[in-house]
Amino acid sequence: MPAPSRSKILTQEKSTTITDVRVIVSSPGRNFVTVKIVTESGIYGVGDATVNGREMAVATYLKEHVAPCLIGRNAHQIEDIWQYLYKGVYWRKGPINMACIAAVDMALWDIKGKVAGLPVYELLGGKSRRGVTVYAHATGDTVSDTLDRAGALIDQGFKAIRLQTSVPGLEGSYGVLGDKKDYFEQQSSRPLPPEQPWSTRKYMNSIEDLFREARARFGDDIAFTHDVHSRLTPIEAARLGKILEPYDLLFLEDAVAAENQDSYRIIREHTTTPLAIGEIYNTIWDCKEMIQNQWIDYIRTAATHAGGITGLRRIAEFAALFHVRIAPHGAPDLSPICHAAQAHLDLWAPNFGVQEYVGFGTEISNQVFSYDLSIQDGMIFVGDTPGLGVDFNEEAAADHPYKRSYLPVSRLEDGTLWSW
Ligand code: KDG
Ligand code: MG
Repeated sequence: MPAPSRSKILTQEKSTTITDVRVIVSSPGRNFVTVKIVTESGIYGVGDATVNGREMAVATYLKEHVAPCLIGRNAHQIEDIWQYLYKGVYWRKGPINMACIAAVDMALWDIKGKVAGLPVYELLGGKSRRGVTVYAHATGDTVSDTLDRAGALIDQGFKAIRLQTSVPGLEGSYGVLGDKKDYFEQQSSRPLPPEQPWSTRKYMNSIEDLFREARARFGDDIAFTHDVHSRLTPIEAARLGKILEPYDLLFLEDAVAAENQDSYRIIREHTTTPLAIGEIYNTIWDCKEMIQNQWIDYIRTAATHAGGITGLRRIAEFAALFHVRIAPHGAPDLSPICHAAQAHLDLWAPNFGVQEYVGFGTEISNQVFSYDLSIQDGMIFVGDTPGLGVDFNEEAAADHPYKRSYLPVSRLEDGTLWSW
């Protein structure tokens, strides 16, 4: 009788047939949707499906429409399951669908790594660098508050920093957290979306001061970014890019909402300030023209929102052809599982640029999530735990039930609804 193949032995020893798919919505400080896929051998993987403000839609989609289709499948068939959930639903793309695919995808990579006894970055092709360079956030109510926070980050070893300051005359304008611990959502005090004012004129008249003073105080060695959060029109963004050229930004983020990708051509024609976009994109199709026309420099899609490790890897490989680098979204509305998935991918991606970093978790979320990641000298270091090196404690999560919560909305001073 011929000897059984190695894969047969592996399958028998560690059956990767999916037996259970659990979906847990918890709020350890803020809401997260977590997927846990369990295989016959008992090996399980975890994934993040958090879509800020729409958590229950994702959870229902997963429980009702995805989980039943996964039972009995082989967890090793990551690509086939990805295609099955993408092409097989008929309704392609979309934030809810893609976040569900993403969570399943992360969990399957986690399982594959655990079965192989290797961290996921090894399965992707191995390390291309020592660690993952990050940019941290400095925000404040005044330029000097923001720069004091930036100074503290520089003292801790960060070499790239996003700078945001309140716009004078616009209380609570975007990007300014102060000492709020719950990021932008104000869960307990205001469960419905808070409203904030916006004036492009006031913003344009004040923003240059921040970067002029930052360069004067910190010199030329620190990289600075700035997030416009889609508040401008293309020609306004072009003007902002020109205003900021002397301060040599690493990139200007989300200058314009770009459902119409051609908007970035207009900005590009006027300024050499590098451009980044992508945190709300779900697939390569949302940024294909911007990438292939080289209208942007960094693509910021997140593993959770753009189809998981598999989705992000596809975007990274395509972007590499056009000198576009990846700079994945790293806000706290992504769970530590997403941060880990991205850190593994960043470590491998030949065209990695920089990773956004606002901490892996908080004191409360650390009661629920554990991860094999550390930060030192402005870099993330990924441990060699097999899989993603993350875990999710379901019992601890049960102590933190879901709380409805939304991001703010933005209105012009005359009341017109604007991009937040
Ligand atoms: O939920 C919205 C946040 O993820 C977003 O406001 C953060 O723009 C953001 C960023 O760049 O981190
Ligand atoms: Mg952003």
